[in-house]
Amino acid sequence: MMNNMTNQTNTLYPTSKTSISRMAPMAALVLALVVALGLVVSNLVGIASAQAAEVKVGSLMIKDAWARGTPRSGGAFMTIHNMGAADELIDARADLAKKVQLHRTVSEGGIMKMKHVSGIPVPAKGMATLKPGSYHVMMMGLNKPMKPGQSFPLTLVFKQAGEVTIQVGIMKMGATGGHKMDHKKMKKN
Ligand SMILES: [Cu+2]
Repeated sequence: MMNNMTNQTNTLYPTSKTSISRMAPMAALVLALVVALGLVVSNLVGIASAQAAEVKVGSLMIKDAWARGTPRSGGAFMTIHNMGAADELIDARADLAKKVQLHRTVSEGGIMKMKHVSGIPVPAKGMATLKPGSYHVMMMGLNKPMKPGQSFPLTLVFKQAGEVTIQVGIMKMGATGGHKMDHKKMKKN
């Protein structure tokens, strides 16, 4: 039995054993230090940008929330990552708009139409992508225009995770994505 287990381990990890033994010990040490330092740095960066770019609630993490700068009505977009069980975005609120709805843009006979949906599914161990031409949060009847470079608070209501308020960065009218935006430069309304 013991022999069997040893054999199994050897057959499972033959390549990693070989590559480590071939590496000079000093090079291996340097590599380990570089990897460790990288982890520390990426953690620090993660904490620093968490307030602006990422918001966690329950097992969900909301990232890269952005909206198109527009004077009257506009969509808000983001990615919602789910580390846990299935959830659903069921409502949204923003002081910026008179009415906020969950929408989905669908193509019907070659014509793009926005439909009011009761919820946006966030699959278990998966993600929901709110983007132009797909699911989005629709702000209807703005109390003041969305100005590029600014941000506004948006409260999201999830069936399982509950409520969370995020900051949505406002992009230029023709923008197609929020990823290039420097979140640190955004002003709060
Ligand atoms: Cu819409």
